[in-house]
Amino acid sequence: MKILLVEDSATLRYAISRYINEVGHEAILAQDGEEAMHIVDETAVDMIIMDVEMPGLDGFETTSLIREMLGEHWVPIIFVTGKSEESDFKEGIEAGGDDYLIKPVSRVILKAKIRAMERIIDMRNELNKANRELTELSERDSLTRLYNRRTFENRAQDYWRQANRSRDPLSILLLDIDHFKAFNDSYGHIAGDDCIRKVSASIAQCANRPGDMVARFGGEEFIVLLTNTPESGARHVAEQIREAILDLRIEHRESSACEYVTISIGGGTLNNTQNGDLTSLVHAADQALYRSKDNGRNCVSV
Ligand code: GH3
Ligand code: MG
Ligand code: MG
Ligand code: MG
Ligand code: MG
Repeated sequence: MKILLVEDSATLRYAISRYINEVGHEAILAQDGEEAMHIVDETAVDMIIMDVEMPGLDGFETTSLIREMLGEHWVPIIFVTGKSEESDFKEGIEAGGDDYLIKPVSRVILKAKIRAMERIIDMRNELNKANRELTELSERDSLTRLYNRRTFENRAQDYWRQANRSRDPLSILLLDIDHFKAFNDSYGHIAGDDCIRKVSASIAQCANRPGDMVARFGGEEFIVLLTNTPESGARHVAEQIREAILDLRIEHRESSACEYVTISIGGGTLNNTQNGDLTSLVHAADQALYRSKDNGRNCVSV
């Protein structure tokens, strides 16, 4: 870990930085509050040991400013100070400190306090990791790793508002694997799942510009949102996807469209999102998808 030591006395800087090294951490040294702020701004420090009485900003002021700078990101701050009144202790904790040690600081106590903070940091890291995993689980479909429908609908609203501000066109594609029930019946559900995974990966590869979003809309149905994309662009992407799925060459002996797995695609575009809403655009894409099915499948209607 990187531990920032803020201390104006050179003697103490030297002594305490050795304690820090003795417990296996790197000490980064600052002589005053301003230097500490610069370091925190530029370097990801894991913990801070802070003197209080210093020229310029004192340790309490520096702590408040660092807390403001770091926002949600919590870094433990331990005061090590000669200020030993009860009210000083209270002020330090209220300024954002997590612990408060009185000088002369005991080497054994300081090392034990660092150890205690390490445990809290470990716990925080595990919580953050679990949170990220939970977010991932709730936002994505477990079979394909694509966004699920709910995430799509939430994020699509943001893209929609953005398109509304910039007055850029926005397109939606709805995609549905052809004769997929027959595929399952013929090859089994495990092969069916595998097919859905491969088709998903192909779609994601074809719509991978920043501003493109792909989601699993339902069983064997997918939805693609293309920002800043007019009808011609949407048709182009849709055609690329259709070909990419065909190029997977996944055998499908029960399909009326082709001997391989194919996909039908319907699209809709709004050139100015102020003249419509997302639900109607999805509905238009759905109607177009029906036309593709009627036209024999393995085709695009945009
Ligand atoms: P169409 O060409 O008209 O789209 O015909 P279809 O058979 O694909 O359409 P239908 O909606 O009748 O059937 C969709 C099938 O997709 C039925 C369902 O069992 C299958 N399916 C949906 N989700 C999954 C899944 O996660 N895994 C597997 N293996 N099959 C799925
Ligand atoms: Mg001092
Ligand atoms: Mg379907
Ligand atoms: Mg169907
Ligand atoms: Mg289908």
